[in-house]
Amino acid sequence: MEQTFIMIKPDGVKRGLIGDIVLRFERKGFTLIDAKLMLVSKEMAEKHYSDLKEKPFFGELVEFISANPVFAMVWEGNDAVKQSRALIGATNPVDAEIGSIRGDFATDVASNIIHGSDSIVSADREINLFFRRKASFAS
Ligand code: IDP
Ligand code: MG
Repeated sequence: MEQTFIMIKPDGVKRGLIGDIVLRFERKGFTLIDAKLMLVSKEMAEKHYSDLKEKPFFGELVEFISANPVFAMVWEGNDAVKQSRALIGATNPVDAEIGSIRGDFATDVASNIIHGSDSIVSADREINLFFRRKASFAS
């Protein structure tokens, strides 16, 4: 079993997509471990996206994530990190397959609805940042 950090971004929350997205993760067979609707501070958004701080869109991304509530979640399942990324789809919705979350609900990379950890190391770091505890992984 593996845990991953999934966050419905402010655009997804505003559009009323929490229920649909939770349903997709449940149908896939993952287990919801923790969840909360929350405001992300600028400092927290900067930490969360620290690997992107050299990108030209970093400031805009941090502003966007911290402007309105997000829905933060921890999901558990087999290969949860990799399989969640498949449910979510490619970063740019133009490249995301229809049937994936970004493929079905988004058209623009700057408002692509949802975040999912990209590795076990990121998942652990992000779960700790948002829920103040370590992820649990099979040894
Ligand atoms: P990911 O969310 O699929 O892991 P990352 O490369 O980690 O993609 O980028 C984080 C977030 O930054 C993306 O989900 C997207 O919201 C935003 N982003 C990525 N590339 C661009 C861009 O070229 N313009 C604006 N925003 C971007
Ligand atoms: Mg990423």
